[in-house]
Amino acid sequence: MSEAIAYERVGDIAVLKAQNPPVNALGLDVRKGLLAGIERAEEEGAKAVLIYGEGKTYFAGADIREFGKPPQEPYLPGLCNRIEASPLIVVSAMHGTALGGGLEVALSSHYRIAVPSAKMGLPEVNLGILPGAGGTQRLPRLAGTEAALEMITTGRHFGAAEALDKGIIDRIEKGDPREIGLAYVQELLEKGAPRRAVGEMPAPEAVDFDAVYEATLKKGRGQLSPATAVRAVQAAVEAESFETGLKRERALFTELMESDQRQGLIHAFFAERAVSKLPELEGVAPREVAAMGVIGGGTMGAGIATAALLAGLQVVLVEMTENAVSAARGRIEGNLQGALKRGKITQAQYDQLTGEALSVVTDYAALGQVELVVEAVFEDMGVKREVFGKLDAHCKPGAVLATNTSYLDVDEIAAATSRPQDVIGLHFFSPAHVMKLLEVVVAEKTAPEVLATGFALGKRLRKVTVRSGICDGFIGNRIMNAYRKAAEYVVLDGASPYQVDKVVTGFGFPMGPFAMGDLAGLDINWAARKRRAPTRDPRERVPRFYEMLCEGGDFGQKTGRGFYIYEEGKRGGVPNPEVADLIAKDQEQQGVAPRAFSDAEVLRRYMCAMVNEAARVVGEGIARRPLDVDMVMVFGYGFPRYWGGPLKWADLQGLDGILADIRGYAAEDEFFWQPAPLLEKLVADGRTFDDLNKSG
Ligand code: TC6
Repeated sequence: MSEAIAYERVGDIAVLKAQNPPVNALGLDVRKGLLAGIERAEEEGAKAVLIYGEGKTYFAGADIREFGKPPQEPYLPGLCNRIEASPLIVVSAMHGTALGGGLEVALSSHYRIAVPSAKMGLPEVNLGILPGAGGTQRLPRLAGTEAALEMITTGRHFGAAEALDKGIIDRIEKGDPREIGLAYVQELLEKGAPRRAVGEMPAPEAVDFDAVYEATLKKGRGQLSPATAVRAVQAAVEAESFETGLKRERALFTELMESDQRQGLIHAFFAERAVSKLPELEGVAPREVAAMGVIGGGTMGAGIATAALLAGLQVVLVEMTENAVSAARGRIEGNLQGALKRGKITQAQYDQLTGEALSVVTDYAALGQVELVVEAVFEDMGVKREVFGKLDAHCKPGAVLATNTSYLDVDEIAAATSRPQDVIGLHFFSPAHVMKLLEVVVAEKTAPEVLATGFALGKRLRKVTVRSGICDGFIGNRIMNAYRKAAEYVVLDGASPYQVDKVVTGFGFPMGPFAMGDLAGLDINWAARKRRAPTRDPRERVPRFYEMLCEGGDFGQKTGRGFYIYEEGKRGGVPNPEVADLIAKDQEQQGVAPRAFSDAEVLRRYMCAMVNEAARVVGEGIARRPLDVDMVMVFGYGFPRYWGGPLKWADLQGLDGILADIRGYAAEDEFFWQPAPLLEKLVADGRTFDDLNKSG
């Protein structure tokens, strides 16, 4: 027997216990053990088999680390079919998470029981594949086509109660999976329950698969796996037999397994978990945080306060005037109303969070008991330093003092206090209670346990937390500035902002840079430009149409006009016809002869600028590894997850081609298109960004 599956006989029942921590993934040893266990049970003349998992879960899926490597027998689909074909009664008892291949093993069992807290799902599409061990054929036979399509294309987890309701499991029972499983098998044997194979059930009902396919493709913004899974479910309905349906599922699965998107999504899966594993945090205990202060109750401050409240923290928010206090409270209540409406919190929780858990005041003295405070005031060094001076005076010793600055030097802010070791950057993204990214910015004197506290807070707020060093814009905004500049240059040289936005959304971003500027407020970027102007290198090309738009009072969505015109009550905007005139004027003043750009060239320049700056950010040690950049761009800037992030994308495209294009663009603008030394080095050494990830 394999060590990953323990075999035991309890009377007529053969018990197969998975013991492959941490999540009982269905790696080779587990598959071998299951197969051997079924065969042995049959040979020994057992009447039934119980499958369950030791530790915190039933099987949480196939072993993702095996993907991309040569597959080894027994394969999961064959194993599932073998389990289903057994003449013995096979029962799965589920607890924890029965996901992907795990749920497929359960669906191949003849009966399914689960504890009330068990979660199930077929999340394969989120890894760029589809349920390839019969899940697309068996789930619709149990739950119906419509429900199965929704579950498989979203990959969402669902609870035991929903599974019971949809006919996916047979029973819910409180207790230990082994105990409830054994009792259930005993009962089935006593009443002479028949073997019941899902694959032998009638094919499920048809739906308009073409319509579902199109809608799924559109929703996925270019992601292939959910739409491909629709075709696999279609085979469950239309194939002439269950076996033919399985073959079709297999073919579609293989197609996806070989895709770049599968590589990108699996990279994202592991990178998302790797970002918070820092060697410098090993053995460092974070400081306890039960109460948190927030300075400033604008959109950002209110969002941070909301996230903290939802994570169970006590919050004290400080604003400047009574009017601002009530506005801040209103924003937080509005955010929590949203959570209430979506069923994330109950009315009683809402009352508690907006009542005793939250105080909004004007007096810094109220911060005396908080263990951590995040400043989210106006982005101005003088203002920030003044706030930090006050925090230094009012916060207790050992309190972590964090700034939410997006660009400013955290060292300079820390120097306004007598305790720079307690100062750190916690850069949230707006809306802070929704966006999953948190950049933790380490200043020169930040103490290790303060960094650990930043990461612990990120975890508590359920953020993807990434370490960043200090530079203008940290990881994300610095890279964004580079690709936004590339976008402005192609526009100055002849492309239209609308072509750029279309190309960028076509790539899979939710928005292009010009629509994004309108959303964020063009004035914000304008202020940053003015701030940088005195130190700008004279060799830098400076498009002026952006500022011209701002000079005319058009700041984007907030004024109803920017690159687009926004009409009340309408979603999205229409191109602002005056923008073309401003660009033409800019071109004339700068002596630029506009030319046409193909969509492919627009995209290539945009992506090359992003990759080049990202390589610089890694090369300079601002980000520790390429994967840290990838996660910042995926979770903070809408980079399509299915490409894994800009540096995974770059690896997939080939770094030599990217470097060659950058060198080509340098012929027209040597200053902007200087290749990043790290990119040059990787190409010279024949290595990839992922090689750097692997070497730590
Ligand atoms: C599939 O089944 C396809 C079938 C078709 C075949 C034909 N494999 O997330 P955590 C590791 S596709 C390998 O921190 P949690 C994870 O990397 C699969 N490793 O814990 C981490 O390792 P580290 C379908 C895995 O309690 C450790 O386990 N299944 C796998 O917050 C702990 O993970 C899924 O997509 C795996 N399948 O959440 C489920 N899963 O400590 C993917 C986890 O070295 N997994 N690890 O960093 C999850 O969603 C979550 O891990 C969880 C547990 C909900 C199971």
